[in-house]
Amino acid sequence: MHDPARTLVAQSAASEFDLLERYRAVRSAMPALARGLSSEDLAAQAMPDASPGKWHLAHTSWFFEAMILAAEDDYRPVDPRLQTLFNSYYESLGQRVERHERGLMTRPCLDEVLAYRAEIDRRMEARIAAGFDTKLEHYLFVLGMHHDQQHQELFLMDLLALMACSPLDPAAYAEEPRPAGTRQQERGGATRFEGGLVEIGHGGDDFAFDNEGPRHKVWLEPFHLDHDLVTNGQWIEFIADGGYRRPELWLADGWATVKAEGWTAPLYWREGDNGWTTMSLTGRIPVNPAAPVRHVSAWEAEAFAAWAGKRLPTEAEWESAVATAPAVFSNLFNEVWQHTSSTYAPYPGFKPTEGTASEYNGKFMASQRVMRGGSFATPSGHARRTYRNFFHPHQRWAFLGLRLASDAPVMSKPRIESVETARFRAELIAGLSRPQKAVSPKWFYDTAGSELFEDITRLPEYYPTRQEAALLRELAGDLTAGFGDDAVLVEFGSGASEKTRILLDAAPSLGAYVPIDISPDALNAAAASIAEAYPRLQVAPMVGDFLNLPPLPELGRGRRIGFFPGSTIGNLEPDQAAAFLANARERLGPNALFILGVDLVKDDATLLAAYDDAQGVTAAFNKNLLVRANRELGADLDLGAFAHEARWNGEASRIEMHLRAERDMTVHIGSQVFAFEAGETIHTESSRKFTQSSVAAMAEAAGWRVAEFRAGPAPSVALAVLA
Ligand code: SAH
Ligand code: AVI
Repeated sequence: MHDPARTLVAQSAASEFDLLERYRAVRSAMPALARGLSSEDLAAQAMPDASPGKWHLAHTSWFFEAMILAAEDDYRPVDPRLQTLFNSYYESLGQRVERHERGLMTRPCLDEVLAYRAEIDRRMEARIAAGFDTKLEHYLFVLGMHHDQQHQELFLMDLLALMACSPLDPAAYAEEPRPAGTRQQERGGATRFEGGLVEIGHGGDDFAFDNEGPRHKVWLEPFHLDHDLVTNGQWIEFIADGGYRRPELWLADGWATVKAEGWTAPLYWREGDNGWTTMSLTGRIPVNPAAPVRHVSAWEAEAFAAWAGKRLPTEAEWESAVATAPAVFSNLFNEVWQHTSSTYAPYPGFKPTEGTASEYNGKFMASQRVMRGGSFATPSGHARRTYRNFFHPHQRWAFLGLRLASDAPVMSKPRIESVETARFRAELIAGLSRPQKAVSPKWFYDTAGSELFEDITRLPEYYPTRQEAALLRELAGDLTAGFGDDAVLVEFGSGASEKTRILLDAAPSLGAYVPIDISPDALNAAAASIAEAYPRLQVAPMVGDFLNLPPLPELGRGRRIGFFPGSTIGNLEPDQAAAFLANARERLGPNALFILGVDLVKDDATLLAAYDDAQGVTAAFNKNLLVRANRELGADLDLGAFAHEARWNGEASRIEMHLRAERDMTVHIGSQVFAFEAGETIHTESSRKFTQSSVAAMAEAAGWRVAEFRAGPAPSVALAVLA
């Protein structure tokens, strides 16, 4: 039954196939389908939606006459009466016989219709020989052939509906009119598509119906589309599970239709002693569980999808998936048209074909559903990826089936994690795993933490910055006297580099400044502002942990001077401080100097006030550690459940900052869980307070000699020059 010549129309390049050959191939297909059928078979109409075969034979000829031949000047119709009889739905072409009455046209009889068809073909062949002058004429000609092919499928749908009306279950044909063995093996599974902004619709010069364009952009969320069509076997399970009796599976209009029509199975299905049978073009046959289900409406497809825990794809999902990975799917175009959840509507910018053919598609763009793909009855090469078939959601006499889709979970985008964040996570997890939970204070200093520290330096209670700056101003001349020419100032934990200016102002012959800090934003801003204020100075900032110093840049010819103000050395554990000083001595090289700022031991009250200010800035600085862990590590630390605490630890001669849990709780960092009891603390910082002798001991253990030690007025801080 299948005529390989039916593929010819797919080739739209006129140069490849003679237009005449293409026309003849297309036009021979429907008479071939009619051959062997009786004139009664071809005259009867199964239902209002269907048409008699004779009508299809005539209407497809009428289309060429009305759209192409009639445009000629002085055209004389083959028979003016036929124009009304075989007009389908074109209002602009005058009166017509209503569709539901097409089966009443016993005249003209079949022979006359075939004679009409032959005359149209004769005239069309002459018309083809004369050539088509305009693009529109050529388009309408090709449209006529595609229209004929559409009716070839309708012919079979309508014939099957007619055969199914008979209690005799007659076979229209001895063999199903489809290419043998074209059903593809099931693949199983589904493919995930990322969606996003995709393009769908027809673009380009090859033939498409007007409803397929324009090509346009559509946003799709990630989705899965099944590789295979839903099978009869699956449908039988749906029926057995009460699919047609459970309103919760159905859309309201669908359920109303189930009740009104008494649906219990797909169209044509019948349950007998030997199981389900269905009607086919070869008569009544057993339902093959492995074959794709046919003759289900959009309402049924929706209910099945709900039952399966999935959904129908949108037409954009279907098209985009098929454009992206056609090879993963079975039976896209050769079994059944596939329901989509899309209602049939114009694409953005849709323009109907000019003239009479404007009624072809556009006026049906309401209340219908879109189906994609193609069926076994679709002439091969007729359908394409952008093709939009459409039916009302209750209709099921077409060769309709389904392929399911589902939402795909949005996968979290890969996030770049800096080495620094990974270290923070590892250290925090290790620190929270200790009996006394603790974490290094260096993790305070993200952008916000560095800013909070600057706020601290302006607090009335926080004396160290003011006192040290005053001492530096007083000693600047002495301190810089020995720098010599082209010296390099290397500052550790430089922060805002504010105090540095005091030294820079006193040492105009300084060659370079190397600020080192763990806080990139603070460092960047400080380095830029120093470079602007001291244009003759080479500024070479280094971001990183000063406990892990790399070799310093080769700058300046003079000596290197280390600068470590602010008593930041007090934030290091004693062994860390010793290791740092030793390492710095090595990095700075021979003949180096080291200016070290330290806070001195004093009364508890002054110390405690400096670390627990009335405005709560220090508390915010301390809690910033939690804020940072939540933001950078996705931890779930409850800021309200922790309190800031400052303690004086006389034995270790240090102020300690803690974050105290106010209640029992568990917190998570990724997959790690940490339990807190009420009152338990995280030790977040130690700020060691020194004496002249403790500074000397620390420096000497690291191979330095204290060349100078100058303490300022109370509340006292001191500057030591190490050599
Ligand atoms: N020197 C400035 C800032 C002191 S605040 C002053 O005296 O006012 C401490 C500074 O040291 C912050 O800028 C912080 O980011 C930095 N810091 C703390 N631990 C660090 C480490 N291990 N490596 C590098 N920088 C560190
Ligand atoms: C940077 N460092 C010396 C400060 C200190 O005093 O220990 C940090 C600080 N912590 C609370 N207030 C200020």
